[in-house]
Amino acid sequence: QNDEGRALAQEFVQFAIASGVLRFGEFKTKAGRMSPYFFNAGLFDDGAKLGRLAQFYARGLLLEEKTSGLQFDMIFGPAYKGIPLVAAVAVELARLGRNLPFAYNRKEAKDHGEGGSLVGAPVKGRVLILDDVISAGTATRESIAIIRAAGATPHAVAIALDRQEKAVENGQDVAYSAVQFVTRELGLHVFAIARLTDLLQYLAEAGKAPAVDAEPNSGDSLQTHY
Ligand code: OMP
Repeated sequence: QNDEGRALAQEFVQFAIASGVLRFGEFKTKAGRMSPYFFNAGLFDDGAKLGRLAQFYARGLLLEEKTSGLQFDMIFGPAYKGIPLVAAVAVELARLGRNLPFAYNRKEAKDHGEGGSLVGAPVKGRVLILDDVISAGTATRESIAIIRAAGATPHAVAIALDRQEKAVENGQDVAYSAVQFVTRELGLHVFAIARLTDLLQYLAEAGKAPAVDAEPNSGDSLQTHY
């Protein structure tokens, strides 16, 4: 993350808090962990918020392409939350001069009409998975499996928030983070608009008591960047 990326992350955290998408309290994550905060991307629920969210993804992706060697030929949004997301980001990328094909999946198999579980452009080339959050990495692995089953190669993942938590394998917490697993073991490039470290920095600079303790679920040192 360079200065521009860090500034984008700070702006994004501020936007997510102001939109009520990032909340503080007591939450249970999908992996069954207790968390003092939760990011609910479903609450980017009007045209202006979705448009602004798409701008963060698109700006971040183009920056990552320029500075970190991210490569992608198309974008894929996993059902359900990834569907409006991938459409909005495709529109914004095109507006910024990068018109790319996009696709998404349906969760229910269809036995008539267009058939298959994928909708949109043919899934091929360097596919970028566009999702909301990585916690333990389960959702990302499901998306990777969907793309592989379609005969394509998942190449990268873009998310709004990397919670920097430990990966879960076969129901067990493991020593490395979910993002480490996706990058090192699966070989995908992961881009996050913001990470837990950015949220902590935002709270520290806003003079808020550190409401978030990164330690319990943290799979990587908070100084580690990917
Ligand atoms: P993993 O599959 O464990 O990586 O968790 C990612 C998913 O958890 C997201 O796609 C959401 O469904 C959900 N989630 C959030 O949306 N926001 C959070 O802050 C935390 C979670 C979560 O349950 O871990």
